Amino acid sequence: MNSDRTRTVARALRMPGAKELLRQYACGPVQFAGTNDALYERHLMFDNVVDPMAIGPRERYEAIARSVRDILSQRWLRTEHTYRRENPKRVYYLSLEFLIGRSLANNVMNLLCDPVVERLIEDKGLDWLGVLEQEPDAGLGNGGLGRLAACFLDSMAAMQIPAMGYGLRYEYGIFRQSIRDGWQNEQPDHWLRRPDPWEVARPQEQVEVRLGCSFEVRGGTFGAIPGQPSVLLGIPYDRPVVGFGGKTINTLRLWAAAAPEAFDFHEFSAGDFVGALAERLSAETLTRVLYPDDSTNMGQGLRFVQEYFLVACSLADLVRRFRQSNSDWRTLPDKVAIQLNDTHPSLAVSELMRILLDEARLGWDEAWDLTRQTLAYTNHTLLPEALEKWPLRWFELLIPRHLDIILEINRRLIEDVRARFPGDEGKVERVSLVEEGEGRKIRMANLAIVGSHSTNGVAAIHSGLLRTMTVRDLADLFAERFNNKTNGVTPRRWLRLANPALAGIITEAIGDRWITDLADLEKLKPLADDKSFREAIYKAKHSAKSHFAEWLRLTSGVSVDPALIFDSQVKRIHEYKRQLLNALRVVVLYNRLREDPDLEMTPRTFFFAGKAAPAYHLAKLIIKFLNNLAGTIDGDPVVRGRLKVVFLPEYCVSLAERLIPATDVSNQISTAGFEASGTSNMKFMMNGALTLGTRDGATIEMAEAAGEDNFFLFGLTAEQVADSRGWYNPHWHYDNEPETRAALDLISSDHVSRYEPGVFGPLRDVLLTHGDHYRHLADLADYLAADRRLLELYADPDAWARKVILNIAASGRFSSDRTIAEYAAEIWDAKPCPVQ
Ligand code: 26V
Repeated sequence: MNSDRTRTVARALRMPGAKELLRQYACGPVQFAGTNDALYERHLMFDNVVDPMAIGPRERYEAIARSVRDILSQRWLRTEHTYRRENPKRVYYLSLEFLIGRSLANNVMNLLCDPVVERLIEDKGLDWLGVLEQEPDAGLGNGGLGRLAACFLDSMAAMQIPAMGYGLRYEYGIFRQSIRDGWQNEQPDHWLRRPDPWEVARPQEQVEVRLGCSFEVRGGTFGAIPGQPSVLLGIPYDRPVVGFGGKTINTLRLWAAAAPEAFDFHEFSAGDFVGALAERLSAETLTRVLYPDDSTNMGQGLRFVQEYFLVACSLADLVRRFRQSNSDWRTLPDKVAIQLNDTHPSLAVSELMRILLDEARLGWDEAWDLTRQTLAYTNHTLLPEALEKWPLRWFELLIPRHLDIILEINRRLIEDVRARFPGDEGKVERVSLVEEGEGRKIRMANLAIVGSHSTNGVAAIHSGLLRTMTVRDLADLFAERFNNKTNGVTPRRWLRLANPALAGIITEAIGDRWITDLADLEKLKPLADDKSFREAIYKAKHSAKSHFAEWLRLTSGVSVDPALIFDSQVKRIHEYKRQLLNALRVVVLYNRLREDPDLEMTPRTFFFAGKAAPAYHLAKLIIKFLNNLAGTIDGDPVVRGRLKVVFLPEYCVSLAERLIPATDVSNQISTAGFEASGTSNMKFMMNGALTLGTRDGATIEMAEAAGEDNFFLFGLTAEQVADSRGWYNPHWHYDNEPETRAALDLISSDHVSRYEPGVFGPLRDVLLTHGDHYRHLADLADYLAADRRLLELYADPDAWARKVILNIAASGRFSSDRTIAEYAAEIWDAKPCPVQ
């Protein structure tokens, strides 16, 4: 291990405020007692009491993970002791999702104890990769929003910010995807089937959550039982969040729901002992499963109670901690910052008000000030169908006190609006927390904006659209609350760990400071002109591609040639992300080859991966189309070896860690104005892929940083998309662009669906008959033109490597350390609290 690395934990970033913040921590190497054989042997033998002959890779994984946990546990305790002693302002990140992935290799890296582990592997002759494979991904999230939360925890720990994540301990994470006959199938992800060495249950710190009624879940449907107030228990399970360098170890606290011991058997079951115990299951169903829809608010009651449960447990816990060290409620915003990851935990507004009014016995105005100063909200999507609105009736039944509070907040808000904009009842209607009509609803985004001091979007364009379009009236009222925090990703997991070959040559070239100060990558810029560095970059990419190809062959039998371009699009399947546009590109290329088998065309492999929400039929049909297209192309001797499509099932953090380093071309092709930010775009960039993309989300800022010459941008701008609403007609493209027409005709000709005639009719309908809401056809020709430019560049390996280096060098801004430095300086006013 490079000794330099142990000395580096972030220096000042090039941000005002952030610079100051980062200067405040000095971090030297941490000395850990080495993992000795004895530790490992003891866990191996005693944790599961297994015969040495019966020990398999899973037992080895558990023993090593437990040994690593032993190593970090003192430091973990020390971190909390330091916080308790210093009583700094703490940051609480509330999120219904944390998409963590695996922890073992990540923790070993962050603890800087790879040499110790390497020695152990050597001494014991362990198959390290085999051991790592034993750990299931902690898939407690749907996609970008959940992964962002995990990157933020990593950055906060690396930067020694006294922070804690709060989430739910789902027994089942995001479903596991398999593909049968081209269709997505969902299987339950029972990731906790085996004991998880990373979690520590803390039953002594359980909290009670009171509901205005009881509920039951029967046949998957949620039923409220009015008039029977009930109590749930929240049991915390803590997971260590190891900061790079191992000095700070923060906590991710996940809540599991349980029924209280003093369950009222009589009332519930009239003396039926077995029946009453069975009833307890209802309470425990609450945290059983993560909701797998990330783009439509399906409005399920169970989800509403999950959200309240997270909020109630977390606020009770953090208020208890606050009260242990502070006697004056008025210092709450000096000691606590709560960040709401989307509106999912936005009941925190009314819950904190309830605590301050009913428990602290403060007056309304004071409670309201403290609540607002403590809370901040991040918006992650503009899609209207994803905006959360909950029936007012559910508040009445489950949390009636919240309804009182929300209606009072609304009464005051409306009074204020009427005073400032007399006669503008339209504005009153739009800002109101209540959506009127039959079945009144509470608008959670409005509640979050009104009840907090900061509302941010996650990329410049997104924050702008949020302010000027989606919630314009609220932004007019509270202009000073609105701000942008462009997303970032942790370079530890996404570069250092995922791409050791590239990380190695970067460190060789510029030292290892980049690991904690990614802006340092700009030092690579002059090396774009250095032939030997270009060769090293090429080699690192080739090595990642070969590893990926080997893994793919071993795990699925699919062979891909690492000498060909790897062109990837990996993300949740959604119409706005336009996997269909990518598919149309492939179909056009395929048609060209069919038409002229002698055509010269750079051979390529197209990778797709991503999950579709189980009820999103069109997204599932897109997956089916991609698989059928892959099969048709494989079966066609004219194109075999020249084009290949691979749909990789079960996209997850671990698969991203393998594929992203191996990718040459990153497709970020959402309809402009729809992708809030994107974060895989950043991971691809720092791993040396070139981007084929639209001017959307953070891709715009990435192109700005690298220079548009080094990007392959195409398509309508967000403004053009919005302007085209009145007149856009996809038929024009069908009628006037022969390649577009041929591609659509191929879809409806059953060329790829010989045995399922008509199955792809809905795809053609969505692109033509139903008006092509996401403008696929409008952007197809320009996409192909950008693609052609990209292939021309690829023909010149030196020129390609140059651009790759310039992209990596410009990716420093997209570290989540930079993002967190901005949140800390501009929203939380939080400072590092170094652990000695
Ligand atoms: C909505 C819902 C609706 C109710 C059921 C469960 C559920 C779960 C998630 C969501 C919102 C998803 C929003 C989201 O993931 N946004 C993504 O956030 C990323 C991080 O900021 C960003 O990079 C992506 O562009 C954005 O799509």
